[in-house]
Amino acid sequence: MTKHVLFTTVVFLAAIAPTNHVVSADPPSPAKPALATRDDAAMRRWRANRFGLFIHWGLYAVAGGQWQGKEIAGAAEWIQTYANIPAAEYAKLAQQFNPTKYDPQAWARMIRKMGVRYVTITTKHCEGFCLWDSKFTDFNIAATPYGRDLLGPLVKAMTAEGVDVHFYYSIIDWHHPDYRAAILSPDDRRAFDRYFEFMKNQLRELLMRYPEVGTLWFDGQWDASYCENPEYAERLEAFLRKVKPGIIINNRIGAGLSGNVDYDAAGRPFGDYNAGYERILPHAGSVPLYDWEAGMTLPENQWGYRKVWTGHFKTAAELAPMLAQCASQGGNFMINFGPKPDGTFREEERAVARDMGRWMKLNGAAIYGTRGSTFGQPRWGFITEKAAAAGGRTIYLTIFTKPASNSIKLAVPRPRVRACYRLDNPRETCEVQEDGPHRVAIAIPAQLDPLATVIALEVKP
Ligand code: FHN
Repeated sequence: MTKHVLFTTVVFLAAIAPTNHVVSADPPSPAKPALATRDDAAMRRWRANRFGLFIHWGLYAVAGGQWQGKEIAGAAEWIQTYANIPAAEYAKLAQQFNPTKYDPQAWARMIRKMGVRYVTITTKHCEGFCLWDSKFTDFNIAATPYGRDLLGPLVKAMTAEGVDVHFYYSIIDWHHPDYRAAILSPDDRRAFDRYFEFMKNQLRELLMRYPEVGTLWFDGQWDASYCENPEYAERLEAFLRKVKPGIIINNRIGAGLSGNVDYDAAGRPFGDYNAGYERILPHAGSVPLYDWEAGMTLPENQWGYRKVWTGHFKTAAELAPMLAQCASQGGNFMINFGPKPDGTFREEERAVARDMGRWMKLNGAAIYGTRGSTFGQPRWGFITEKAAAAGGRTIYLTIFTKPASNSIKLAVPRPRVRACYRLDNPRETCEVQEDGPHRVAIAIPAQLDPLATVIALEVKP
């Protein structure tokens, strides 16, 4: 794969490190190239999808944030660490994991109706438990009362609904006997080398067994054993690109402590897109000159299922502007759901799926296949654009806060305007008046969508 290296100008990366403290990095300088931007069909599809769903599912769902009758603070998928549970004790959760209500077809229908174009599912999180019957470890779905592969039916159902599937894989593995958080001796080195081979075997197994999946989402890259020995990342990336040419990989395959863009010994950035925006978005107004994706939880910081939600959790009213902002800055946006141990979703998650789906059905064209705005960041909402079939481009004005003036001014010469209408009802045109030689004033409709109203402005070349 040839990498077109881009030099970013003003791009600020802020990323949440695994222990949930924000680490903001320097913007990549001309001396250090920004993340490459691929222009092949697979990457163009990845980019056009724009709206994804992260699914964190594993044995931690059985615990649901509680251990021995007590609520354990922190992200529920980290309960083994936060409750200091010995690995052998924690592994017994497998005997309780029996998602009898798991219905991948129903999941796929709900997710397609939500307007989501791709799903990223945790094949193996830090706990080391595998959602598929891997040949390389017994710590997998076959050793549960459920007893059969969860990933295959999911990939099949999602593909049938036209939803792409990406696989999340954690480099950290608290269960595997050869995993080491740090390499402090020759024995540690030999053990981690065995673990590295185990990881390669599992990843090849996943890619060969589920050929529909073309994107890998690495995580758990921050332990010293891996991030202080970047040759592992270089070898792993080279290995994967041989196993599946054209594969798309996030930058956490090589990222060190922060999930920022990191570079191999030759100064090449790791991976194909930046996955460092975790529960944060880029600074408003910046449009990173490479591919990136933000992941967002509904509660403040819960990725896996937690029985009891306390405090604030996000609804579509908060998530839709984030999706529109990411698209306006040329990035993808993933909302996270953490399914229950029985295979169903919480009502709060189903409500987000319904509300986002209603809006996306009417206004998805303002998100899918769009590129970042060249107009900057207005106060009333977000601007995206894409090439128009009739030539020129279509500019989408997604209005979350109606300006008091009831109009939007945009630096487009009036004679270049081909059409202007509500995206949710193209028969309802919007009046466009000249506002100086190179600017128009667009009248905003009186009745607005409760979430956001999108005005489409078709502009000739
Ligand atoms: O520690 C993990 C966490 O559990 C979750 O999987 C997130 C998802 O982006 N990644 C790590 C924290 O950066």
